[in-house]
Amino acid sequence: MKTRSVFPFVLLCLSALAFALLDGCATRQMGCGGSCCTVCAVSKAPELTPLPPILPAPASQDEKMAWFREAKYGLFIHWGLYCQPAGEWKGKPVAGIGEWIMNRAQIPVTEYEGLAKTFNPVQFDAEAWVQMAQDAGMKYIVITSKHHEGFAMYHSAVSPYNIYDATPFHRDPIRELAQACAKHGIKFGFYYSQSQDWHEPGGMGNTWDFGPDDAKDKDGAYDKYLQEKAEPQVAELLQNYGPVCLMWFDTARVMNVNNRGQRFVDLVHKYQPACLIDGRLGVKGDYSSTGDNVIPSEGEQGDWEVPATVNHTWGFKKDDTDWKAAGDILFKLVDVASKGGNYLLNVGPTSAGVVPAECKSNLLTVGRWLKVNGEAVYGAGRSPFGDEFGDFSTKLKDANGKPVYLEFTDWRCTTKPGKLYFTVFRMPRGGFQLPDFKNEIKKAYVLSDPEQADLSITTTNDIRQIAIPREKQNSMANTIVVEIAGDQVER
Ligand code: H79
Repeated sequence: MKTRSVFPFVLLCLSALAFALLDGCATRQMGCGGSCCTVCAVSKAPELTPLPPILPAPASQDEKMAWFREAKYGLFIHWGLYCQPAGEWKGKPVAGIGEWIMNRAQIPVTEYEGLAKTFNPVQFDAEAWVQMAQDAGMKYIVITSKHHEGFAMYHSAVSPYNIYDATPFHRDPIRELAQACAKHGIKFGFYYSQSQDWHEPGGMGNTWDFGPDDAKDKDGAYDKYLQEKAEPQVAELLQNYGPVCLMWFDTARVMNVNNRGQRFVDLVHKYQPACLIDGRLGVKGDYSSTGDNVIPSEGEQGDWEVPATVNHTWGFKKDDTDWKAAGDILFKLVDVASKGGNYLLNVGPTSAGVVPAECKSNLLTVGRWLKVNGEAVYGAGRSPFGDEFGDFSTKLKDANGKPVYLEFTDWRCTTKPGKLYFTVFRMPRGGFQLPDFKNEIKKAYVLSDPEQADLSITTTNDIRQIAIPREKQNSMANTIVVEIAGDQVER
């Protein structure tokens, strides 16, 4: 009895061992796609193939912005050494955003550097990340090439404090992601913390090891850091990873002195004239960035983008599982698009190299909606209305005695020439009441209806109302396409 029950197990072990040895690994894990082994910590990089050529200089600013205006939705990835402590230092939780742990816990450089020695994200799979972004309906990816902690997440020749040289992982994930993005037709860009660098004596922000920032600015240390680390690293990123769609700078500190900001602009223009610059370099970029997680209450002119989190941190924190629900993400995306902006939504992968499952699942739910209804988002223009965004309270006052702005979340409108897309998040039982406009309506249908069957419109006291049959309604949101006479709404 005993031998009979043990025998299959022994056989399984022996065959697994033989299989694993052939693969150069003693305990190959199932389900890792052959690129990793979580037990013996051996990882295999995909074969590297040449990257596409860098894009030519656009003929105009409109041409330069075209992909960004079409894309609307991007994936931000915050990945660095901070995902290892994941919000906890020496057994104690550290409050605040996870990638700020070095600063919040005032960890000395010499101690923090130790994290590199154990950083080995063996489950990292560039293909899986890019596939996730694509399935989520995102059109571009921006990853932290170096955050304020100062650690380069790519193979840098400028500083050995990088993932290839300083960790047992000994791979360049950015190079692998560049390849996967090219394969999937996803645009690829870099976050680079140009001012803050807590690893360098001349970088801004590390006052616990290197003293006050003012002194670094005045005694030349800041310029030395900018010229000897930040600028050469940005040049590396622009030269070694194929077409870069966007350089995402952040937390500018005194960038208007000594041409500091302009030198970054010059580098981008020199190496990649088609590459956009975000709104946080400290000198003018190609579009404006709102505050972190700040969605304007009304439509804004020009090109702009909202960087946002899916929970309450950018870098992975093990105790933050308060994920935005799929419906909330979808509302925010359509809200931002209807106001004329882009939504850059962040994930913080773990130190094993994986995106937390629940967060991924929520993104994919939104992706399934976009697969059917994406026409209302990608390349769509602003709402011609505005009353749907919200209203000032007649009762509630803020600390300054001003009326509080209350957001409405019932519906949003996006546009294309001759078409209005009403995405309705809360469908009134009697049907959706169209806002007032003069144009003749040629046709109205549900975007997800393959037959585009005509919806009936009833008019009572000059108010037009559209009812969607219940069987055609989706639980998250329904988009009604209204085709109008003329390109633009007349009110
Ligand atoms: O990369 C993400 C953030 O790390 C970065 N921008 C996004 C895209 C960012 N850098 N600085 N800030 C955001 C503002 C930071 C504010 C705070 Fe704090 C950090 C609040 C709590 C921790 C600094 C330290 C201010 C208070 C304590």
